[in-house]
Amino acid sequence: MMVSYYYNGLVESDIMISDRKFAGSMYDCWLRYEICDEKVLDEYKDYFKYIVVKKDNPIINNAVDELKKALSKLVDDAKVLRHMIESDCIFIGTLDDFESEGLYVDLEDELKSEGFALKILKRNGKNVLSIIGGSEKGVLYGVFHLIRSVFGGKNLEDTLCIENPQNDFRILNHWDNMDGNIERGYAGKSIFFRDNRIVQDFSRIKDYARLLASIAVNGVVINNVNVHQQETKLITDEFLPDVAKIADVFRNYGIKTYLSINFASPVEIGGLSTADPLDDGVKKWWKDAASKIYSYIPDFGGFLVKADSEFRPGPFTYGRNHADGANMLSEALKPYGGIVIWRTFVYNCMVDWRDRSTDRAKAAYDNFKPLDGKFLDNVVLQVKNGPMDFQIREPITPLFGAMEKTNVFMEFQITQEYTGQQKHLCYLVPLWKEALDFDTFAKGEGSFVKKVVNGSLFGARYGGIVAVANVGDSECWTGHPLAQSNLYGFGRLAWNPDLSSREIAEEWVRLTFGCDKDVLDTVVPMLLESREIYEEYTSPLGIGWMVNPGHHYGPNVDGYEYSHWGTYHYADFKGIGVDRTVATGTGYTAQYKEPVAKMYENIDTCPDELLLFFHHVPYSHKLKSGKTVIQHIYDTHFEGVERAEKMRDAWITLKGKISDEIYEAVLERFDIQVVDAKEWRDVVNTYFYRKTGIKDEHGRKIYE
Ligand code: GCV
Repeated sequence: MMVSYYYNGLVESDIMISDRKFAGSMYDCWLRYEICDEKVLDEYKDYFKYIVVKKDNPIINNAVDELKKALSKLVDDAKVLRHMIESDCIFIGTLDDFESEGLYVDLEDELKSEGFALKILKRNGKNVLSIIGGSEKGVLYGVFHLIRSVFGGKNLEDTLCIENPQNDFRILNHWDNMDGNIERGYAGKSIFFRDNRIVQDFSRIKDYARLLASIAVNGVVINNVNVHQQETKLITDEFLPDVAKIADVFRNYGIKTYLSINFASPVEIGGLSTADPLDDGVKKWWKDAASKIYSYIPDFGGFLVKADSEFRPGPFTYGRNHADGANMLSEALKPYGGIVIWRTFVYNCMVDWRDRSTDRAKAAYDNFKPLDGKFLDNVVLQVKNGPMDFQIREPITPLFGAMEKTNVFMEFQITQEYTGQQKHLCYLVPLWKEALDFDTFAKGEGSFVKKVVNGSLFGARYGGIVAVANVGDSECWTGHPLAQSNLYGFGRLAWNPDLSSREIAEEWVRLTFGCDKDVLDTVVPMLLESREIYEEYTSPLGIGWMVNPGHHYGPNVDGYEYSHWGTYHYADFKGIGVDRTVATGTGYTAQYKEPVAKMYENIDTCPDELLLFFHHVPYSHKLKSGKTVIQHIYDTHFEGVERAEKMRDAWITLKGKISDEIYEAVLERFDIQVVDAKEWRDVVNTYFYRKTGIKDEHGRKIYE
């Protein structure tokens, strides 16, 4: 039985399960600094007595503090020295520091500014474990790399490296409101805002900055893209002094601060009668606003904009287009080096469900493709991975293959709006990797999305990966302790999309829980399977939704079927799915480049897992697996529950190997997951049994 409060139409903050205190044990996340494999330590120990550093600036000093903190768990008294010593040591600095010590490192051409190298260099017969940064930020990331390696049990040889970020921008979006609530937040209240003010105790923000720096995140948008009345004022003298304090904390960890802005600000807080982007008064208003912001925050990152989307104001009101809107803002930020991040999540959310010609999936492409090449070069389009909205399975949006003359960022969702709301385990790295590894064929085979978003495929000026954060003031940051893996995974993947889901999962488990073989052998497979399990017991074959309207938790097959949001499955007694073909449907498949378009258009080559996204089929349609669609629905829903139960059982075997509090907190969530998976199974199976009258081949219990 599912707990009834899911059905009372409450907002998501009301359906949060109570957050227990974790006695700090998961507060440090992957930075807890417990040595995992004592053996590897022998190789490092001789270096750990001295940390030599010459530069004295906030980012480097934070790097040194972090290293000292980590090493204090391993050696008695690691000393920090400001001059070189005739002994084995760690030397951390930028290229010029090494040069001034006569340590030759030929890395100028290889190291990007945020990159780093770890090398053993010789100096007067002594060994110097050298952390060489392309900049101060590179030094910070290099230090965290060393820490990650040592505590993750990696030997020295494998730790030595040269690494550069594959994406220059690695940004988290917070959907935090100033009243302290977080839109689609499942981990408590905002760490930035409370009671319509900015918090005055910055200690938690500092801890957050440290966590983010350790995974090389270099930008944070602190407020929700839905900018309401109070948040509109964040760019005014009333709040900028406090925003500047947050920016100061982040800056010292190499992170830039950004704000979501309200496109109608000139009207709502500026006293103008219009927000028309081509109006001279409006242009001046934004230039003045930018000048004010930069007077408080000289390295302000820029604006994130949700415009003409889900009732947010935008240029359409004035008969202008997205390029007009974005370019006007970009001109205001340009003198200071800021960027405008303009979201492509634009669609008609007031469609009539009877109208079969409007296809929400087509909207982003239809809106933005005609504008390719029209945006100024400090505008970036932020594109959600799928054409709908962060479903457990949907295709990659065709926009990635289409914007050849425009900067684009990828937008992922870490917060689990449609993927179990941090009550269910759903490790999202495999989903994100699928998106990044998708071949758009935009410039022939090998035109992967990861090359589009890092800017290399089309030679864009800026590239990056962004995600909606999953943190709040929950003691473990993410509500579900295991959901920390998604935050960690985002940072690691944004740095290097070629890391595998398994590598990232293993790193996270080792750093978080240690190297106990049973823990690794249990938690890593659990993470890797969890997305598939969630998909099995929820909506089938790429069709999406089937959730309760509003809060989006729990099954409701027809929840969005007759609404205005444009998200339908069209199930009747004969079949299900959306025909998006050119031949007989909405024509969405034509937005892809060949041969992708043809692959989706043709029912025989369309991958099973996306079948219902692209085609309307009878329930008797045979999948490539040999099963009919209806039997697939039954089988996956029974199997999903069984696999969820197995995950819970596997977790129970770890009792005593994980701290009691974490063990219990996770178990509590697995219990909820199993109950709710059964609810999904029974609602979905019964729904389709009632529609079709077709019995399960295996005679399992389906309610009538
Ligand atoms: C911040 C979906 C979510 C909204 C979110 C929106 C967006 O519609 O349900 O909560 O708004 O996406 O990404 O802008």
